[in-house]
Amino acid sequence: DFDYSNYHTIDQIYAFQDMLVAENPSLVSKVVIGQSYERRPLTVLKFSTGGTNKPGIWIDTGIHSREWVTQASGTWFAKKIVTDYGRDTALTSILNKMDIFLEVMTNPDGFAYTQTSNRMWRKTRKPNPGSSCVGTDPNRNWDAGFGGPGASSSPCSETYRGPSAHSESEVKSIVDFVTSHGKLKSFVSIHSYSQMLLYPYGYTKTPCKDQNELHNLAKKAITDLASLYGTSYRYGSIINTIYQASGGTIDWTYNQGIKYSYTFELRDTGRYGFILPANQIIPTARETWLALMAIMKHTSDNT
Ligand code: 0X9
Ligand code: ZN
Repeated sequence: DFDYSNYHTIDQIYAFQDMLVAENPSLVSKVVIGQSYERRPLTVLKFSTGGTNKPGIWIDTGIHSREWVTQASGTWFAKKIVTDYGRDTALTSILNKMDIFLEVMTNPDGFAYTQTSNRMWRKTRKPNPGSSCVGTDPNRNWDAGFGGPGASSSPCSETYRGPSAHSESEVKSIVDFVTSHGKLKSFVSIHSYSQMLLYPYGYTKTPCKDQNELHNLAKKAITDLASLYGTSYRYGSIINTIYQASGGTIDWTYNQGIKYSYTFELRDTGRYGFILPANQIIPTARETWLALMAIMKHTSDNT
Protein backbone atom coordinates (compact mmCIF):
# COMPACT_ATOMS: atom_id res chain seq x y z
CA ASP A 1 0.00 0.00 0.00
CA PHE A 2 1.16 3.53 -0.80
CA ASP A 3 2.92 5.18 2.15
CA TYR A 4 1.74 8.80 2.25
CA SER A 5 4.16 9.60 5.06
CA ASN A 6 7.21 9.30 2.82
CA TYR A 7 8.53 10.92 -0.34
CA HIS A 8 8.35 8.84 -3.51
CA THR A 9 10.10 8.54 -6.83
CA ILE A 10 8.54 9.75 -10.03
CA ASP A 11 7.91 6.14 -11.15
CA GLN A 12 6.21 5.32 -7.85
CA ILE A 13 3.89 8.29 -8.29
CA TYR A 14 3.03 7.35 -11.88
CA ALA A 15 2.26 3.83 -10.60
CA PHE A 16 0.20 5.25 -7.72
CA GLN A 17 -1.91 7.22 -10.20
CA ASP A 18 -2.53 4.18 -12.39
CA MET A 19 -3.47 2.13 -9.33
CA LEU A 20 -5.91 4.79 -8.13
CA VAL A 21 -7.60 4.77 -11.55
CA ALA A 22 -7.68 0.95 -11.63
CA GLU A 23 -9.24 0.75 -8.16
CA ASN A 24 -11.81 3.54 -8.69
CA PRO A 25 -12.75 3.40 -12.36
CA SER A 26 -16.16 4.96 -11.89
CA LEU A 27 -14.70 8.06 -10.23
CA VAL A 28 -11.12 8.52 -11.46
CA SER A 29 -9.58 8.59 -14.91
CA LYS A 30 -6.23 9.65 -16.27
CA VAL A 31 -5.97 12.41 -18.85
CA VAL A 32 -2.65 12.87 -20.65
CA ILE A 33 -2.50 16.57 -21.57
CA GLY A 34 0.87 16.49 -23.31
CA GLN A 35 4.45 15.46 -22.79
CA SER A 36 7.41 17.09 -21.10
CA TYR A 37 10.57 18.20 -22.90
CA GLU A 38 12.14 14.83 -22.00
CA ARG A 39 8.98 13.10 -23.28
CA ARG A 40 7.46 12.07 -19.99
CA PRO A 41 3.64 12.05 -20.00
CA LEU A 42 1.95 15.04 -18.39
CA THR A 43 -0.80 13.20 -16.55
CA VAL A 44 -3.85 14.69 -14.88
CA LEU A 45 -6.21 12.78 -12.61
CA LYS A 46 -9.83 13.53 -13.43
CA PHE A 47 -12.36 12.99 -10.66
CA SER A 48 -15.84 12.92 -12.13
CA THR A 49 -19.18 11.41 -11.18
CA GLY A 50 -20.26 11.48 -14.81
CA GLY A 51 -22.18 13.75 -17.11
CA THR A 52 -20.81 15.97 -19.83
CA ASN A 53 -19.69 19.57 -19.86
CA LYS A 54 -19.57 19.94 -16.11
CA PRO A 55 -17.70 22.96 -14.77
CA GLY A 56 -14.29 22.11 -13.37
CA ILE A 57 -11.80 22.78 -10.60
CA TRP A 58 -8.05 22.51 -11.32
CA ILE A 59 -5.32 21.76 -8.77
CA ASP A 60 -1.62 21.40 -9.65
CA THR A 61 1.38 20.51 -7.52
CA GLY A 62 5.09 20.30 -8.28
CA ILE A 63 5.41 22.90 -11.02
CA HIS A 64 8.60 23.82 -9.15
CA SER A 65 10.20 20.43 -8.89
CA ARG A 66 12.11 20.88 -5.63
CA GLU A 67 8.95 21.68 -3.68
CA TRP A 68 8.53 18.04 -2.73
CA VAL A 69 5.88 18.45 -0.07
CA THR A 70 3.54 19.62 -2.84
CA GLN A 71 3.69 16.48 -5.00
CA ALA A 72 3.47 14.37 -1.83
CA SER A 73 0.40 16.33 -0.72
CA GLY A 74 -1.06 15.91 -4.21
CA THR A 75 -1.05 12.13 -3.86
CA TRP A 76 -2.71 12.47 -0.46
CA PHE A 77 -5.41 14.77 -1.94
CA ALA A 78 -6.09 12.19 -4.66
CA LYS A 79 -6.66 9.47 -2.07
CA LYS A 80 -8.72 11.83 0.10
CA ILE A 81 -11.10 12.56 -2.78
CA VAL A 82 -11.82 8.88 -3.47
CA THR A 83 -12.18 8.17 0.25
CA ASP A 84 -14.53 11.07 0.98
CA TYR A 85 -16.77 10.87 -2.08
CA GLY A 86 -20.09 9.41 -0.94
CA ARG A 87 -19.12 9.87 2.73
CA ASP A 88 -18.38 13.56 3.23
CA THR A 89 -21.44 15.58 2.29
CA ALA A 90 -19.55 18.73 1.28
CA LEU A 91 -17.15 16.95 -1.09
CA THR A 92 -19.94 14.77 -2.45
CA SER A 93 -22.06 17.76 -3.40
CA ILE A 94 -19.05 19.49 -4.99
CA LEU A 95 -18.34 16.39 -7.10
CA ASN A 96 -21.95 15.99 -8.08
CA LYS A 97 -21.80 19.43 -9.64
CA MET A 98 -18.19 19.78 -10.78
CA ASP A 99 -15.22 17.73 -11.98
CA ILE A 100 -11.87 18.02 -10.24
CA PHE A 101 -8.61 17.88 -12.23
CA LEU A 102 -5.37 17.22 -10.34
CA GLU A 103 -1.91 17.38 -11.94
CA VAL A 104 0.48 16.01 -9.31
CA MET A 105 3.74 16.05 -11.29
CA THR A 106 3.46 19.25 -13.25
CA ASN A 107 7.22 19.42 -13.94
CA PRO A 108 8.24 15.75 -14.22
CA ASP A 109 11.65 16.38 -15.84
CA GLY A 110 12.65 18.72 -13.05
CA PHE A 111 11.25 16.27 -10.50
CA ALA A 112 13.32 13.41 -11.93
CA TYR A 113 16.38 15.67 -11.85
CA THR A 114 15.82 16.47 -8.15
CA GLN A 115 15.90 12.73 -7.49
CA THR A 116 19.00 11.90 -9.52
CA SER A 117 21.25 14.94 -9.72
CA ASN A 118 20.31 18.12 -7.88
CA ARG A 119 17.73 18.11 -5.09
CA MET A 120 17.33 21.89 -5.42
CA TRP A 121 16.33 21.96 -9.12
CA ARG A 122 13.36 24.31 -9.70
CA LYS A 123 13.00 24.93 -13.44
CA THR A 124 12.16 22.83 -16.48
CA ARG A 125 14.96 20.85 -18.17
CA LYS A 126 14.87 22.26 -21.69
CA PRO A 127 18.29 23.52 -22.83
CA ASN A 128 18.73 27.17 -23.71
CA PRO A 129 20.44 27.77 -27.08
CA GLY A 130 23.63 29.78 -26.68
CA SER A 131 23.81 29.16 -22.94
CA SER A 132 25.21 26.35 -20.84
CA CYS A 133 22.41 26.95 -18.32
CA VAL A 134 19.37 24.69 -18.57
CA GLY A 135 15.71 25.35 -17.95
CA THR A 136 13.00 27.98 -17.65
CA ASP A 137 11.02 28.97 -14.57
CA PRO A 138 7.56 27.55 -15.32
CA ASN A 139 6.05 30.15 -12.99
CA ARG A 140 7.40 33.04 -15.08
CA ASN A 141 6.52 31.60 -18.51
CA TRP A 142 2.78 32.43 -18.73
CA ASP A 143 1.32 35.11 -20.93
CA ALA A 144 0.39 37.53 -18.13
CA GLY A 145 2.76 40.46 -17.82
CA PHE A 146 5.29 38.19 -19.53
CA GLY A 147 8.69 39.85 -19.79
CA GLY A 148 7.92 42.52 -17.20
CA PRO A 149 9.58 43.12 -13.84
CA GLY A 150 9.66 40.14 -11.49
CA ALA A 151 11.27 37.69 -13.89
CA SER A 152 14.69 37.38 -15.51
CA SER A 153 15.76 37.39 -19.15
CA SER A 154 18.93 35.45 -18.25
CA PRO A 155 18.85 31.69 -18.86
CA CYS A 156 21.11 31.19 -15.87
CA SER A 157 18.62 32.78 -13.47
CA GLU A 158 16.32 30.70 -11.28
CA THR A 159 13.50 32.97 -12.47
CA TYR A 160 14.33 32.83 -16.20
CA ARG A 161 11.11 33.59 -18.04
CA GLY A 162 11.98 31.57 -21.15
CA PRO A 163 12.35 32.72 -24.76
CA SER A 164 8.63 33.44 -25.19
CA ALA A 165 5.37 33.01 -23.32
CA HIS A 166 4.25 29.35 -23.19
CA SER A 167 7.60 28.19 -24.60
CA GLU A 168 7.64 25.34 -22.10
CA SER A 169 5.64 22.26 -23.02
CA GLU A 170 4.71 21.78 -19.35
CA VAL A 171 3.05 25.23 -19.42
CA LYS A 172 1.60 25.10 -22.95
CA SER A 173 -0.08 21.76 -22.22
CA ILE A 174 -2.00 23.35 -19.34
CA VAL A 175 -2.80 26.43 -21.43
CA ASP A 176 -4.29 24.21 -24.13
CA PHE A 177 -6.22 22.17 -21.56
CA VAL A 178 -7.66 25.25 -19.85
CA THR A 179 -8.63 26.83 -23.18
CA SER A 180 -10.24 23.72 -24.64
CA HIS A 181 -12.03 22.82 -21.40
CA GLY A 182 -13.51 26.31 -21.24
CA LYS A 183 -15.44 25.82 -17.99
CA LEU A 184 -12.85 25.83 -15.22
CA LYS A 185 -14.16 27.93 -12.33
CA SER A 186 -11.27 27.54 -9.90
CA PHE A 187 -7.54 27.09 -10.50
CA VAL A 188 -5.25 26.35 -7.57
CA SER A 189 -1.48 26.10 -8.13
CA ILE A 190 0.40 24.70 -5.15
CA HIS A 191 3.97 25.65 -4.23
CA SER A 192 6.15 25.64 -1.13
CA TYR A 193 7.41 27.21 1.05
CA SER A 194 6.32 30.32 3.05
CA GLN A 195 2.84 29.47 4.41
CA MET A 196 0.87 31.87 2.25
CA LEU A 197 -2.37 31.84 0.30
CA LEU A 198 -2.14 34.24 -2.63
CA TYR A 199 -4.45 35.58 -5.30
CA PRO A 200 -3.78 37.77 -8.39
CA TYR A 201 -1.99 39.82 -9.33
CA GLY A 202 1.77 39.23 -9.23
CA TYR A 203 2.75 41.34 -12.23
CA THR A 204 0.90 44.52 -11.33
CA LYS A 205 -0.15 46.48 -8.27
CA THR A 206 -3.52 47.12 -9.88
CA PRO A 207 -6.01 45.18 -7.73
CA CYS A 208 -7.91 42.48 -9.56
CA LYS A 209 -11.61 43.18 -9.91
CA ASP A 210 -12.62 40.36 -7.55
CA GLN A 211 -10.11 41.33 -4.87
CA ASN A 212 -12.70 41.70 -2.08
CA GLU A 213 -14.27 38.31 -2.66
CA LEU A 214 -10.90 36.57 -3.14
CA HIS A 215 -9.55 38.22 0.01
CA ASN A 216 -12.50 37.17 2.15
CA LEU A 217 -12.40 33.62 0.82
CA ALA A 218 -8.63 33.43 1.46
CA LYS A 219 -9.23 34.50 5.05
CA LYS A 220 -11.86 31.79 5.50
CA ALA A 221 -9.57 29.19 3.90
CA ILE A 222 -6.54 29.96 6.09
CA THR A 223 -8.74 30.10 9.19
CA ASP A 224 -9.97 26.59 8.40
CA LEU A 225 -6.39 25.48 7.71
CA ALA A 226 -5.18 26.83 11.06
CA SER A 227 -8.00 25.12 12.95
CA LEU A 228 -6.22 21.75 12.71
CA TYR A 229 -2.70 22.41 14.05
CA GLY A 230 -2.52 26.18 14.42
CA THR A 231 -0.33 26.65 11.34
CA SER A 232 -0.34 30.34 10.54
CA TYR A 233 -0.65 31.63 6.98
CA ARG A 234 -0.40 35.10 5.48
CA TYR A 235 -2.70 35.99 2.62
CA GLY A 236 -3.23 38.67 0.01
CA SER A 237 -2.30 39.45 -3.55
CA ILE A 238 1.00 38.02 -4.81
CA ILE A 239 2.65 41.40 -5.35
CA ASN A 240 1.62 42.75 -1.94
CA THR A 241 2.32 39.61 0.05
CA ILE A 242 5.39 37.87 -1.41
CA TYR A 243 6.98 39.93 -4.21
CA GLN A 244 6.44 41.09 -7.76
CA ALA A 245 6.42 38.11 -10.11
CA SER A 246 5.49 38.37 -13.79
CA GLY A 247 4.38 35.57 -16.08
CA GLY A 248 2.87 33.60 -13.20
CA THR A 249 0.33 30.82 -13.53
CA ILE A 250 -2.64 32.25 -11.69
CA ASP A 251 -2.38 35.71 -13.21
CA TRP A 252 -2.89 34.05 -16.58
CA THR A 253 -5.75 31.81 -15.41
CA TYR A 254 -7.47 34.74 -13.71
CA ASN A 255 -7.20 36.81 -16.90
CA GLN A 256 -8.79 33.88 -18.74
CA GLY A 257 -11.88 34.36 -16.58
CA ILE A 258 -11.19 31.76 -13.89
CA LYS A 259 -12.24 33.87 -10.93
CA TYR A 260 -11.14 31.58 -8.10
CA SER A 261 -7.44 31.49 -9.00
CA TYR A 262 -5.12 30.94 -6.04
CA THR A 263 -1.55 29.95 -5.26
CA PHE A 264 -0.54 28.27 -2.03
CA GLU A 265 2.90 28.32 -0.51
CA LEU A 266 2.83 25.34 1.87
CA ARG A 267 4.99 24.66 4.94
CA ASP A 268 7.26 25.75 6.38
CA THR A 269 8.56 29.30 6.87
CA GLY A 270 12.21 28.44 6.34
CA ARG A 271 13.48 26.18 9.09
CA TYR A 272 13.63 23.29 6.63
CA GLY A 273 12.33 25.11 3.55
CA PHE A 274 12.14 22.91 0.46
CA ILE A 275 13.67 19.97 2.40
CA LEU A 276 10.65 19.52 4.65
CA PRO A 277 11.00 16.35 6.78
CA ALA A 278 8.74 13.51 5.66
CA ASN A 279 6.97 13.41 9.00
CA GLN A 280 5.35 16.73 8.06
CA ILE A 281 3.83 15.46 4.79
CA ILE A 282 0.54 14.17 6.19
CA PRO A 283 -0.03 17.09 8.59
CA THR A 284 0.69 19.51 5.74
CA ALA A 285 -1.68 17.72 3.37
CA ARG A 286 -4.41 17.44 6.01
CA GLU A 287 -4.41 21.11 6.94
CA THR A 288 -4.12 22.22 3.30
CA TRP A 289 -7.11 20.07 2.41
CA LEU A 290 -9.30 22.14 4.76
CA ALA A 291 -8.34 25.30 2.86
CA LEU A 292 -8.89 23.59 -0.49
CA MET A 293 -12.34 22.49 0.64
CA ALA A 294 -13.23 26.06 1.57
CA ILE A 295 -12.19 27.27 -1.89
CA MET A 296 -13.91 24.40 -3.71
CA LYS A 297 -17.13 24.72 -1.73
CA HIS A 298 -17.30 28.48 -2.34
CA THR A 299 -16.61 27.87 -6.02
CA SER A 300 -19.33 25.25 -6.24
CA ASP A 301 -21.81 27.42 -4.33
CA ASN A 302 -21.12 30.27 -6.76
CA THR A 303 -21.26 28.23 -9.98
O1 0X9 B 1 8.64 32.76 -6.95
C1 0X9 B 1 7.71 31.97 -7.17
O2 0X9 B 1 7.47 31.47 -8.25
C2 0X9 B 1 6.79 31.61 -6.02
N1 0X9 B 1 7.54 31.27 -4.84
S1 0X9 B 1 8.39 29.88 -4.85
O3 0X9 B 1 9.23 29.84 -3.65
N2 0X9 B 1 7.39 28.65 -4.74
O4 0X9 B 1 9.13 29.79 -6.06
C3 0X9 B 1 5.89 32.79 -5.69
C4 0X9 B 1 5.32 33.51 -6.86
C5 0X9 B 1 3.91 33.84 -6.69
N3 0X9 B 1 3.10 32.75 -7.12
C6 0X9 B 1 2.50 32.73 -8.37
N4 0X9 B 1 2.69 33.73 -9.19
N5 0X9 B 1 1.80 31.69 -8.70
ZN1 ZN C 1 7.34 27.40 -6.30
